[in-house]
Amino acid sequence: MADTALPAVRRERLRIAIQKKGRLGEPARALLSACGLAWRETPDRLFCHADNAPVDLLLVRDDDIPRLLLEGHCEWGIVGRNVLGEQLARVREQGAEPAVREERALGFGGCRLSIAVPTALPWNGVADLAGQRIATSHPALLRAWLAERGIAAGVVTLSGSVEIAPGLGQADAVCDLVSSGATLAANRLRPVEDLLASEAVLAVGAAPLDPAREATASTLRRRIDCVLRARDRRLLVFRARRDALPGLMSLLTDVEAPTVCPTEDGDSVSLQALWHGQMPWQRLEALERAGARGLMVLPVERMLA
Ligand code: PRT
Ligand code: ZN
Repeated sequence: MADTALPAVRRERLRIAIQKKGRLGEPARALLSACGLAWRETPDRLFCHADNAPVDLLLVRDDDIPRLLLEGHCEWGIVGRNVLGEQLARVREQGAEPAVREERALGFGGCRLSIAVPTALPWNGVADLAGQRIATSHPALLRAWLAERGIAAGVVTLSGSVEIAPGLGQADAVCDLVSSGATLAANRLRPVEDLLASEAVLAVGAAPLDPAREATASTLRRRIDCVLRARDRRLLVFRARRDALPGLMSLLTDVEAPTVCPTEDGDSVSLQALWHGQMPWQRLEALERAGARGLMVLPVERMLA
């Protein structure tokens, strides 16, 4: 995308590139919206302004995000670690040190970049890759990984449908993204080595921001942390008679921040605690048997430190 394709922007607005469509587009929008940003999108526009903050969104293909950051067209990007890592590895191959870095992992879009070989063939270790042709859409990451291990293998760069390359005789193995493993299995391949554990990350340019944009960035950074901290947490709330408290507390040794508050009648207490992950039914039933009443498990939306 040429410089001129981007509309003129007021420099003090923080520009964040996200994937327009695809796997990371919706979760990235959900994260920014949970951080309080509101904006309207029109299908044909790559650029939109937040209505309630000095932030502009660039809606682009994920592969464009690292370059937009490197060229200074935006200050933040939400992109897979694999895509960022690949583009940064390409810059390093040119002998330069990229001025972009991963600032935070964002907890969605998880997958692995793995080497996979035909299921029918034996696998004795990475030395088996010597002299083989490996198809991938992450050639720079693969070349760096092979070089670190001193393995001379051919790298066949493909832009998509990597998993069918061995079946077509284009390659002997693949280096591709895997999440459930179903695609590899359907193509009679099995993962044997992981190059990278990937997820969506917040990527940022290395250049310091001007004070106005730094203020926006630091507010958003803090809000992202509050949203991520709350993610997957549940608030457990119930009341109980005071004499049931020791038994109940013995069932709550692994919860976060249990708090006991007296109620007005003096005989009862109300309790609340944080739980990480799904609350097992067995635990709720055990609490109920031990005297917990009015048990509620509530989602947590935001957690300030
Ligand atoms: O149009 P645009 O260029 O923006 O999007 P895209 O088509 O290049 O990317 P997209 O939307 O498919 O993926 C965006 C990002 O999601 C990737 O860069 C990864 O960071 C992340 N992600 C998470 C995945 C997967 N999981 C994933 N499973 N990206 C791709 N896959 C593919 C994989 O390539 C393989 O074909 O899904 C297949 C494997 O899935 P399983 O479940 O069968 O193992
Ligand atoms: Zn892409």
